[in-house]
Amino acid sequence: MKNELINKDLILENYENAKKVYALYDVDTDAAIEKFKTIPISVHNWQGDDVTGFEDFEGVHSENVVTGNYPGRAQNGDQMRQDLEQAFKFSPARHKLNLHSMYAEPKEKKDRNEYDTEDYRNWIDWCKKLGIGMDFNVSYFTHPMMKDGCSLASDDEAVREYWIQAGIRGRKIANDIGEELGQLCINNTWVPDGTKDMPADRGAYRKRLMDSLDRILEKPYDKKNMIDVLEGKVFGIGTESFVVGSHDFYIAYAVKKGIGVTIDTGHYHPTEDVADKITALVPFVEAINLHLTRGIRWDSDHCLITDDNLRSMLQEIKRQDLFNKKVHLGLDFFDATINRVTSWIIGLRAAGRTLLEVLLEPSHLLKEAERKNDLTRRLALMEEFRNLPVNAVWDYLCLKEGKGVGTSWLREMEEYEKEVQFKR
Ligand code: RNT
Ligand code: ZN
Repeated sequence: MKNELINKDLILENYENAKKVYALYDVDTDAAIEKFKTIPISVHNWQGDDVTGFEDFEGVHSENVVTGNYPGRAQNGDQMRQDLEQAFKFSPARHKLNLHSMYAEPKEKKDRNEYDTEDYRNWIDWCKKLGIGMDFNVSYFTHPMMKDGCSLASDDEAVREYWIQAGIRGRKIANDIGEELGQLCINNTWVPDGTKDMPADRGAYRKRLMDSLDRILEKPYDKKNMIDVLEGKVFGIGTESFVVGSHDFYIAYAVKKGIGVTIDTGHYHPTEDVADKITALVPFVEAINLHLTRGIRWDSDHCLITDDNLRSMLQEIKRQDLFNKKVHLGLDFFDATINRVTSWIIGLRAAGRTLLEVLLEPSHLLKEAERKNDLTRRLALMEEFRNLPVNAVWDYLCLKEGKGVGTSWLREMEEYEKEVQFKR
């Protein structure tokens, strides 16, 4: 492929021209690039092994449906960290690690509800080495202590106690991580709890979940180190009729408790405008954590791409000036039919390129037209802004940061796949 040969002069020339085009709209491309570098994108480690975890349970049911069997998945922490580093090589964004508790590396075998901070020592030290922050999630799934698909809402007290302990410990771990890394650690809670068919007593399930969360959240921690967010969902496979942790439940609960929510873009009805939720929630919740994903017909967790859903979501955040404030960016997809590391790269580059695009958007001109009630102009500008030369700025950024321009990184990935992943 000819375009794998990077023409540096052309990229630099294109950038100089793009800079002039954006300047016509009062947008400073260098300032946008600087801002871009300050906004972390939290990368979901669980894409590296199809949400399997390092614990090794025979035949246990997984509540996260992953399809495909592409060879070479990471099977331990070292392999997964190597894969993540490989992915980071081709993303000019600022990164953060988003880790699930099932990826602990204890010195001796431990139960899920016994983990403590030192069991994540390798991950913490790795983040330190890379100079990145870390987010945390207790894995309330894929475990023998799940009962009838339930954890924190189970009617079995032993099951519920088990997961409450895991939740209490998870918050302490998140606090320690945030403190040690000197960057906020977001502690996300998603539970798959729900029922396939209509329950007779929805209230009983929700009361148990509420009670479990109350107990997990009892202890206050320094908000500089960690904050709590709850991730609702409309339905899942096996929970078609009823999900205990629905959006309504978590929004109401989060507001009452002064905590935050996670918006996973695959967790709504397919026709819902998820971007619209940002301004509806932001005045009332402590934080909004994003799980950017691409749901095809349902929460299918396809690899993120630069589509309109992603663009309008990031546009909303930019236009309200919420980056590095109340809204936190993260990814959540897993597709085992394509190379898992390449999938990270494609998703990260989609998120990064779109983030850059919205930072470069002359939003002030759209707002000005709206204030003047010039709706014709507003629409015309929105259309025209799609034509701005973001790709020239993106290529320049990738070139400058040495993060793979165009498709040049693909050849390196093919090499990595052959030499590293396929030899596992
Ligand atoms: C599941 C949620 C959740 C998971 C991870 C593994 O529907 O999206 O975020 O993907 O916790
Ligand atoms: Zn999610």
